[in-house]
Amino acid sequence: MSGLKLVIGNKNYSSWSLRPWLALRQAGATFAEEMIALRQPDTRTRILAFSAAGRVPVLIDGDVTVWESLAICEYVAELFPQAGLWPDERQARAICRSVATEMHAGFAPLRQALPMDYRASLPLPALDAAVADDIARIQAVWRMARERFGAGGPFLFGRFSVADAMYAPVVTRFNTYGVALDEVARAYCTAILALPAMREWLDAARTEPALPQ
Ligand SMILES: N[C@@H](CCC(=O)N[C@@H](CS)C(=O)NCC(=O)O)C(=O)O
Repeated sequence: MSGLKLVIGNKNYSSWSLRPWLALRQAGATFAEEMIALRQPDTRTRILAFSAAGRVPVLIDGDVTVWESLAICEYVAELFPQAGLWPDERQARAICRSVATEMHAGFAPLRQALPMDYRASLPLPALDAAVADDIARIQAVWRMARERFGAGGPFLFGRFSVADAMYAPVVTRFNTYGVALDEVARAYCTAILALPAMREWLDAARTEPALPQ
């Protein structure tokens, strides 16, 4: 498939950009990238040239523009059905979609308290109850998926799925801030961080200039 372009933010900071980028890489897609530096005077204007929603990521496929990370992952799953980015079995697929959507729609306290800074190792700030609840809920979701559907591989639903793409930046946050995790979560994080695509993203993140907070 040629002609795909993914517009993303800085690899060190843009957690939403990582999700569809990883889905594309895991699907074996060939695609161009355009990086728009966040928190710059021209950031908004540059993003608006691609999407009136004013947010990255944005996927351009000819005359089709897809925005919102989860919608892009859905589109990638349809473009590359052989990649199996959703589980084959209907019940597993429904739960995988619930898990992916819960991430897309939720966990704002966690995202706010522990912003993505992939290349850094940072002290864990004092966490309020809402953040602690998010961390507990994420681990419960991961345990449920691994126990019920994870037999075929190291990912939430066995083989790599959109759910893994959606949680990959959570894995990097837990890693950056040294969040204490249960055994299942630790093993899952190890599997995600070992993906060649995750290492590729991290290597690129390491070369980017730091952004002002
Ligand atoms: N719900 C959106 C969230 C996208 C989002 O918030 N992206 C941030 C970067 S990670 C952004 O574009 N910010 C615009 C700006 O900083 O001007 C999605 O899932 O794609």
